[in-house]
Amino acid sequence: MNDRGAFITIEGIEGAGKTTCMGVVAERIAAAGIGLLQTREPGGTPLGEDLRALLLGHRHEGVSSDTELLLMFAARAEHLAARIRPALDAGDWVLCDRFTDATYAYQGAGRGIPEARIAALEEWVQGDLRPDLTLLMDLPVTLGLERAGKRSAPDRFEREAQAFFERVREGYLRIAREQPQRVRVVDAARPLAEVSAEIARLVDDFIQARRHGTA
Ligand code: Z5A
Repeated sequence: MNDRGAFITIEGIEGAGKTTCMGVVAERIAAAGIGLLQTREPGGTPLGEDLRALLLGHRHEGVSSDTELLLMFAARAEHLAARIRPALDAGDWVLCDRFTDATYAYQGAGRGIPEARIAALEEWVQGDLRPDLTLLMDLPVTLGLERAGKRSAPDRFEREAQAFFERVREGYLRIAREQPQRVRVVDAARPLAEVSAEIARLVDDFIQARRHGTA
């Protein structure tokens, strides 16, 4: 197995079931006897969680897209320095609920920020660190919003119009088409038992590939 731990991310539009499926991924990794840091973005550190509250709350409506982008990367820089890199360097695996693909999807495809601007920040903040495996939970926007709506009051993003989430979904699918080795698309519209079984299989396959030095 590689010395550095593996970096796994889960992505998708609202209500795709990311949080629900984090547990399945964590369970497979634990069953393989691998140490794991479970975390999320924006957030994951005290400063990051404060930034998350500012970004998702309703205190600052009408925040400019560039401000939103820079705050996402500010939270990410702290997260990488304080938690993600130390865990990976110690050989633990990291499982993160959303990461930079979300920035390309929401701030890029959703808000219309040019991809090159996001890529410049990605390079600056992450250097050459990228996730080793990304599970993209994909489902129709109407179904995702319906599921998310049943759960809690809408945050600042969840108040966006359906067209915004259609762009976000397409942004994610484009990343998956461009990087099929890293990004595995999971049909999240199916019953939870089926989705969980596929995720368990994908993670088990990844663990095996990592052990054999092929991932
Ligand atoms: N954001 C950004 O813009 N740029 C960035 O760079 C980053 C983030 C990193 C916070 O993310 C926001 O930050 C997010 C994008 C933005 N926008 N919003 N909102 P978040 O991950 O915390 O927020 P979220 O997308 O709303 O995640 P969530 O609330 O945790 O949803 P989820 O994890 O995808 O879904 P869930 O909570 O697991 O499931 C939702 C409900 O559906 C729940 O009742 C489940 O029991 C049910 N469920 C799940 N799967 C199924 C299946 N298969 N069948 C039936 N029911 C199901």
